[in-house]
Amino acid sequence: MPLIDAQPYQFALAPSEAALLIIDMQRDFLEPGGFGESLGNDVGLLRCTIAPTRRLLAAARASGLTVIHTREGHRPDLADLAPAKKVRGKPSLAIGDVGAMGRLLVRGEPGHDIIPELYPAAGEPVIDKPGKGAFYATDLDTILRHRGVKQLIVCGVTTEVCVNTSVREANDRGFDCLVLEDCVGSYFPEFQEMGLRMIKAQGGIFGWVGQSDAVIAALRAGHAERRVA
Ligand code: C5J
Repeated sequence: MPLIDAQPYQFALAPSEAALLIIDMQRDFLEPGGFGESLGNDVGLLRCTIAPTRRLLAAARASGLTVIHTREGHRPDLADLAPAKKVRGKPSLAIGDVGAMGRLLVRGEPGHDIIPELYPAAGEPVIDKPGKGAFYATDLDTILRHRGVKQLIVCGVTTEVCVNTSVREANDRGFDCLVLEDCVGSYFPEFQEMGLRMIKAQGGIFGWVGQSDAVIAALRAGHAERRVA
């Protein structure tokens, strides 16, 4: 079992029981004119996560790892949008309003989709979630259990919101989570740091924090071994 350098201690990766979970790498959060920008954020701050996540995604696909994507968003009729969520943050445009990439955070709109650089391949489950957590009101838990997944390698945005919420939910459900520092991003540098520290503090109270290169190397080594065998 490859040991991945991580904090607070090494993560024993079991590729046959692991999945790559890529959270909300949507145009609405990463591109100008979307929901993230409507809240006053500089969406350029998230883009450093794309290149390492893309390399990891390629390695995961090549090694046969389960890959799952999530998207935050709502039904076109907004029936699943809590009134409190709609007004929260006093955005210049609210969820459901028309922006430069269609209606903000609404399923089926261009802005709701995943960025082209990380677009899901055929057969990779895409979880549409109305909340910040990837397990709330979704079938993610069912899909993971049907595939025998026990470990999650976590990427995505934003570190302190949907990544943190999803990792906490996963941890409570018994999944071991390795969050990759270079593959998660925040609009706020201080929240990036604290969001990761919260996960790995107290002996890894919610999980582990590592880097994508270590996981890529382990996946490539396992793949090469299988090809030789
Ligand atoms: C936010 C997310 N920040 N995906 N969503 O509203 O983190």
